[in-house]
Parts: sequence; C-alpha cells; structure tokens
Amino acid sequence: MMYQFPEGFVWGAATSAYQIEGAWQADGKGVSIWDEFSHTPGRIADGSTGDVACDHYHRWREDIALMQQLGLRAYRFSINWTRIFPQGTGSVNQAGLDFYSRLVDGLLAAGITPFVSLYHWDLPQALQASGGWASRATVAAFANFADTMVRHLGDRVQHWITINEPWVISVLGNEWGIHAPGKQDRRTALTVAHHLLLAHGQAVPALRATRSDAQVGIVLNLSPCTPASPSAADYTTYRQSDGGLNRWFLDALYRQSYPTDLLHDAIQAGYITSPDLPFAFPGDLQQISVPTDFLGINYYTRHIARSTAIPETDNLPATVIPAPPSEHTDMGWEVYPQGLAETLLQVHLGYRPPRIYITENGASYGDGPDAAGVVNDTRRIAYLHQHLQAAHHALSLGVPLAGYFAWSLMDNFEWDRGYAQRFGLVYVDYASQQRIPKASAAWYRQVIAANALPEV
Ligand code: IFM
Repeated sequence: MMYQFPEGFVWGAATSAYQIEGAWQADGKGVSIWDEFSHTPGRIADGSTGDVACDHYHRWREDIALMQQLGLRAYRFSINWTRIFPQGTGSVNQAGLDFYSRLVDGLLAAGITPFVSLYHWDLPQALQASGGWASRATVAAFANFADTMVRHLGDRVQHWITINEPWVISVLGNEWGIHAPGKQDRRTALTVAHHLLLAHGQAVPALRATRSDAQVGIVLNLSPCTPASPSAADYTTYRQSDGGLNRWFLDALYRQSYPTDLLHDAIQAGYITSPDLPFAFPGDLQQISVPTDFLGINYYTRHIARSTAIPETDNLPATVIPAPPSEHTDMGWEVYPQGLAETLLQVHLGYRPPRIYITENGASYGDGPDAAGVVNDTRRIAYLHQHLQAAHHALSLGVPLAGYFAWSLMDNFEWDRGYAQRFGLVYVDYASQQRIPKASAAWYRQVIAANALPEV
C-alpha cells in the first residue's frame, strides 16, 4: 500500500526555547522557573541545566541550514518569555525581540514556515514569585506577552500556538513536583490548569486583533487510556486518567464545561466544595472555548490504567493489557502507533476541531555515532514510520489532519531527565556542539520530498 499524503500537508519538526537555546543570561534575558529549577540540586536526573543546551541562541543560522538539509516545510519553536519581558511584565527587552525576529527572517528566507509557540514552560521567575500560574494576574501578563509578540512578528508569522501541554504544566509542575516550579499540591494544580486555559482564551483574540488572518491553536498532550483489567477498581482509575489527561482540557475548550464525574471526584476528595470551581469566574469558560483554527496534538504513547488498590498479583496475568512483547523507548514509553489513530479519531468525532496538527511525535533512543561517525537510529525510523501510517489511516477516515511535526529537530534538554534522553533527528555532541543528522533525518527528508512514506 502506498501512503501518499494530501497536497499541502505540512511537514515540520519542533523544539522549545529552554530545551535548545542556552544563553540563559544573554542580552538582558531574565530568569525563568526552569533556570531556577534546574539550578536546584537534585531536581534534574543528571544534574544538568539548560544554561548552554544546544547553544541554538548562537547557532541558529547553522540550525536553519540543517532544517533546509532536511527539507522541512515548517518549524515549530517557542519564545522564551524572559527574553522579551525579563520580569514577566513591564518594559520590553529589545534584544530578545530582535533574536526571534532574526530567526523568523532566517526561516522565511529558507522557505520554512514558522509555527510559534508562546508558552512552552519557561515562566518568568518574577511571576512565579507572585504566585505563578496559580495567580490570575499571570493570565493578564500572558495576554500582554502574546499581544507584544504578534505586534512584532505578526507581519511575518501567521501560525500561533498559545500554550503547550497544560496537563504537563499543571500536573508535573504543580501536583507531582517533578517539573518547575516543583510544587506538590492538587488544588494548586487545578487552579493552574484553569488559568492556563484562560490565558489561551485571552491570547486568541489578542493575536487576532493584530493579525486578523492568524491561525491560532493550543497544543494538548493526549493519550488513549485503557483499563488494565475489567475490574471496577481499574475502570475507576481509567476514568480518572482519561478524564484528567484528555477530557478535562478538551471539554473545557470545546464544550465549555469541565467533566462532571471529575468535579464530583474532586468534591469527594475535598479539593473543592461545589462544582463551581472557586477560581473559575463567570464567563471564564466562554473565553476558554473561543473558536480556534486548529488543535495541536502531541502524541507519544498510550496509558494503561491500573488501580493501586489492586495488588499486582491479583491483577496478573490473564486480565492485564498490554501483551508482554510491547516495545518501549528509552523514556520507558510503550510504542503504540495505533493509539495515534485512535486519538485523532476520538478527538475528531467527539470535539470537531476544524483542523488538527500533530505538533509533536517522536521517540527517545540513545543511538550515537558509530566508528564511521554515522548514527543509524533504525528504531526511530520504525517508530516514525508506524506513527505516520497511523496518521495516514486517520486521514483516510476523514480526520482533518493538516500536518505533522517530528519531535524533535535535534537532541536537547529533556527536562527532569536532562541530556540522557535523545529525541532528535539530528544528534548533538554537547561537548563540541557538533550536529550530526541521524539516519532518521535522511529518511524524513525522503518522506517530505515524496509527500509519502517510502516502501519498506
Ligand atoms: O520534550 C518534551 C516536550 O518539551 C514536550 N512534549 C514531550 C516532549 C518529550 O518528553
């Protein structure tokens, strides 16, 4: 079977500012929560920071040349808020604006369409000091940041992403405490999630006010969830995982409501006292559900929901999914390509976003250069190939999928995991900052050129 993609399908790769830029104190930049977090001993697995990362801040020209070599049609990157507003609000740092302006010019000159993410996790520490995303003032600060960016880049940038992965920001950062700002409080996480969505809702009109034909969307990390067994306990865990990860955000954005089963759970657990969330003001959900041009979906794996109430031994072996031979990436994530098609179809049928982009998909595998300097990352090629087959399947079922962004253009700082996890199409030797395109980069170039998957 030939996997041909529709004409005009957008082929890209994605990165984010903190993960690649480095230059954490350059040219008037302020301190972000990730600067603070990574500098705190014990927070990052390998003790590393994003201080230098891929030094993209200084090597962006070389990196655009790499993108050209790959034949990318689009590049998704994020703006580090602290380069623009070192304190989060107040006076603008012109050098920060100039950096992103040059980057956009460079991309356009190379024939690459910029997709700009406004928030990929590097909140100014000054805003965190006054409550961060748990404070409603941060919502207004973000809308102001969005307005500033579109005024400076809107003449050249049409595609805008407001917030990347609100679930990760709220839960990993504010409930589990493994991401910045390292808080462990469920009530805070709920408040943060609401404010992130509201920030999205307020940024959309701010972007359109300056660029009326802006294409604007939010990016969610979604995973299909499955109960590990047919037991009631696993079903409850499944309902809560699917609810917290997927429905909480999709329902607010597309149905103007939060899922009632989860509100009920939160009341029972004592996090709230009534379904009227104390931090949600009248009119918030209307703002959150502002119509957008696209939904960005980041897909990596599925989630098997297993209740901690069931002792492992009682739950094994007959009732448990997945079947033993599942493959896992170096992140420990199951390779489950059909989950991408399931997710796309469920979102399409359940929520009907006008257009969907896969804004991230990829795999961490640690392959490095062999004696000849070649990085033969065959497992990544297989992963990407299978996921693109799934994406193609979704297209054939009528999902309005408009593009695909591989995560990531190059190896980079993988948050709390540091540099040990390598997601790149391009290998980065951090000591020398040499970039080596992997075999997957050559493979992806072929896909883009043909607008189709090569025969295996
Ligand atoms: O590296 C991250 C990215 O910043 C957000 N989405 C998931 C990726 C892999 O963990």
